[in-house]
Amino acid sequence: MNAAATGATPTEWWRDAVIYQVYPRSFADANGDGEGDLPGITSRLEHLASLGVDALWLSPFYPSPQKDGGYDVADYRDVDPRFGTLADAEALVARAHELNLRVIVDLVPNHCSWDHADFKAALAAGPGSPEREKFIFRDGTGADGSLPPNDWQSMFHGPAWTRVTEPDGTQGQWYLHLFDPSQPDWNWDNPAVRDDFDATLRFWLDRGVDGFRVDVCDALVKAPGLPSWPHLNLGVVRPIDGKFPPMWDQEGIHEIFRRWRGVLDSYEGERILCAEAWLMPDRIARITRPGEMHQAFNFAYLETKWRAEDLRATIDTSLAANGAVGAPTTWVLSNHDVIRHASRFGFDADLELQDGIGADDPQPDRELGLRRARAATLLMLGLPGAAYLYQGEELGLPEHTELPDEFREDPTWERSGHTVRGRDGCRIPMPWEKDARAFGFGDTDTTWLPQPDYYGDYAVDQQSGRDGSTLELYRAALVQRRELGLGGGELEWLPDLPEGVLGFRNGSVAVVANTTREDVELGDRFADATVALASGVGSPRLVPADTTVWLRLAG
Ligand code: TEU
Repeated sequence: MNAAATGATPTEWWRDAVIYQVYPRSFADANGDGEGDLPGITSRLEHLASLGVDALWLSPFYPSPQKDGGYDVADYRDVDPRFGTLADAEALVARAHELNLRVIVDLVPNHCSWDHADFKAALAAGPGSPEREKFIFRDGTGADGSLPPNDWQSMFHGPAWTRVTEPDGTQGQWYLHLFDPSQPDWNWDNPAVRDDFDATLRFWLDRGVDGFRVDVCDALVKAPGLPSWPHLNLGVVRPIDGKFPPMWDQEGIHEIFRRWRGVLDSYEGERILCAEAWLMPDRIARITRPGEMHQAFNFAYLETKWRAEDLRATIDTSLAANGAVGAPTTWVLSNHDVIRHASRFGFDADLELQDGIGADDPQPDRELGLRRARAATLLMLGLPGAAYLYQGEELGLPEHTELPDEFREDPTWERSGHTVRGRDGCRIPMPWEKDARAFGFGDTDTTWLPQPDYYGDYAVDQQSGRDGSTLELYRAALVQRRELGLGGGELEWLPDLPEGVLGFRNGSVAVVANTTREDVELGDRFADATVALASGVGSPRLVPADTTVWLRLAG
């Protein structure tokens, strides 16, 4: 029963929540094998409580050959031994709830792993079998079927189809994988697939989780006939030549979301669905309609440059689109798929967010990147709605931009023929204590991805309690955001600000962000205000370059 059905007053906690993403492999390693694990996360939950977030979202920890960082799931209803046991997952949820932290887990419904029992059964059963009907198998084209069924591209480069060897040893059919060949796409037209995912939802809801972040949820339904689409569209999906890609955002996805919402609402408490879909706000707002998902990541915001006019435009379209369907807008700057914002903003050049940076590429200006990252975060946390943080950003942690290539695991690196580096640089194990082994990540000298030496300076113990540190800035921002009701507030743009300066009123606070390289004078329009918080050394009269201030307005 949901809160309304049980008579409990719904809090709608998710509308203004701050949700912290944990990447289990890189958060904390309790058993010293160089990879993070669930007991490690549980042992570090106080960090999240003292940071002041409302919830954590865990990237996948399910059994997986880790061909795509666990987004290749071999069993949706268990824990990979490398991360612990089901009992460890239950202990994590219990401890989080004691600390008043909600727990969201990852649902990966578009594809599984080629190690999933159903896919193995499909390979063994052969063409035309009901087992193959759970996936998207087709005969090849060309005289001998040796060409793929259509021209779709994998998001990790190369064709989106792989040919199988049939049980009788001959070269046979092809299966669709929008991502790696190790990630066969499910056939969501098959009722058996739908039923099985209901069981997965119930499995985790029964274990007390507070919701799901739903991976590439806009890809579940493909256009009938799988029409030609030769383009590879990374980032927010936009029409090309007036046509919309046939693998994203088809009308059929919505009935699946309504079905899941029904399952969640049949449980006590307020369990939520968050859509991971790289779509423009007007399309996102169809997923956040009443009866579908509670909220969705705002990747249009994540893609927006540190430029006042661009930020303002994205904020306006996001609030308008979600507002029209009564959904909260969310904000996000970093996650496990993109170059960390403390490094991204250290470039003036445009970057492909998921392409990564290598040692021989131009390197970011780390100081500038951090300065802007702090300003961007303070702007984001001043906005009404919910916000998502990615582990390490509270330390101002930069991307590892010089990771030696031999360590790379992102399938993009191999599949692009070593031309696109991919996402490993934002997935480096967390630094907790400067002087401990692996900077306190675990009792080991070898972490699964090596940490750069300078990560020690960003460690939690170097920043905790230190005035002006990025960690203390995040803590203060989260306390004040809650006290001042900013997440539940309303935005009103402030007129007549200098070029490159973004300013809005949210309740009793004015948030002013200077996105330029020059200090700006505000005159005495805020003369009666006091500085509540600043990402640098701001005052009611002057906002330095690349700085955001929160001004408490008088009266
Ligand atoms: O990411 C999806 C993703 O980031 C993009 O590929 C997106 O679909 C594309 O830009 C749309 O234009 C999720 C996970 O976060 C990622 O780690 C996984 O690798 C991926 O899905 C496959 O599961």
